[in-house]
Amino acid sequence: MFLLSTTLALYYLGSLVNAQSSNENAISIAAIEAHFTGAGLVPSLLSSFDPSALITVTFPGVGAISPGQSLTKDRGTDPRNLLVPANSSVTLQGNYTLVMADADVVGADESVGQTRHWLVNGVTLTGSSPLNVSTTGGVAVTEYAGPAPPAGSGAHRYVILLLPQPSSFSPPANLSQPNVGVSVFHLTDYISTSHLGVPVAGMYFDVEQGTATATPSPTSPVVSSTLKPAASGSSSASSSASSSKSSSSNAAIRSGHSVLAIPVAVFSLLASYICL
Ligand SMILES: *[C@@H]1O[C@H](CO)[C@@H](O)[C@H](O)[C@H]1NC(C)=O
Ligand SMILES: *[C@@H]1O[C@H](CO)[C@@H](O)[C@H](O)[C@H]1NC(C)=O
Ligand SMILES: *[C@@H]1O[C@H](CO)[C@@H](O)[C@H](O)[C@H]1NC(C)=O
Ligand SMILES: CC(=O)N[C@H]1CO[C@H](CO)[C@@H](O)[C@@H]1O
Repeated sequence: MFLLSTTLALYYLGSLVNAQSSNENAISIAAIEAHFTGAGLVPSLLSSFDPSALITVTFPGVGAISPGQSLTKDRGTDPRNLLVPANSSVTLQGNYTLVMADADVVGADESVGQTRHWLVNGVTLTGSSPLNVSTTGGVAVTEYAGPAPPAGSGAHRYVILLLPQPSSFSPPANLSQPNVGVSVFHLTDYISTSHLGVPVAGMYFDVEQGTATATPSPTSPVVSSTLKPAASGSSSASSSASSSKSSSSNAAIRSGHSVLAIPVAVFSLLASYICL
């Protein structure tokens, strides 16, 4: 029943009216994009990841996790108060699907599928600034199941995504009813065949048990290649109503981004190696 109290919070890219907040969120958006790429989730799991919001995932006894944070297996249970707020510059209405999948270790062959640890359709956003993403009233196809990677298999990446669920949503028959147990599915096939939208927000964390016996795959040289597309993505998400404001804001986003996102991405890479 804890799932009923599970909530999600998203921080949305602010409008240019609130330039400071907007820049901070734009930098954070760019940072999470850099993390997804630095951890190899893009492009091996998702061909691209261009979120419009931030999601905070909170575990009891841990607090709100940072992207790629290493958790022990016992800490990866009962996520709640996954946060949110929103800003009205991004429309947040209707139904969403919440999913958590085990993307395995860096370099894993994602074409074989991912273990599905959580899948709730009909998630709604309630309250305001922050918004709670509530699973109450949704269809818990797969109830949350904490991570349990095989001992010695390395640091598995558990990815949580929030995706818009349009009225044309049509899940496969065997993933449309509650109480489907944990099993392997193909995340991106599920997203496309169900007609879900692109993720509006995402987070991931690592769990490893025992000592890895395999040599980790190197992560790609993502740092420089990630920053420019992320910055332009951030600026395009901003209002184009004011070109002069937009220019100065974009400059601030770029400079702030290069200051923050590079160490963040480097840290992510180092963390990956340390964990593996
Ligand atoms: C959300 O899902 C509920 C229940 O399935 C449905 O009645 C409602 O029309 C959906 N809302 C939108 C905006 O699609
Ligand atoms: C979100 O949900 C949490 C826990 O259910 C609750 O404490 C909090 O007041 C809610 N916030 C909003 C803005 O509804
Ligand atoms: C659902 O059916 C597809 C084939 O249509 C199959 O590949 C998949 O394993 C099934 N998933 C579950 C959870 O039974
Ligand atoms: C829902 C919400 O918080 N909307 C805010 C988005 O940002 C603008 C500009 O700061 C505010 O005026 C809105 O209230």
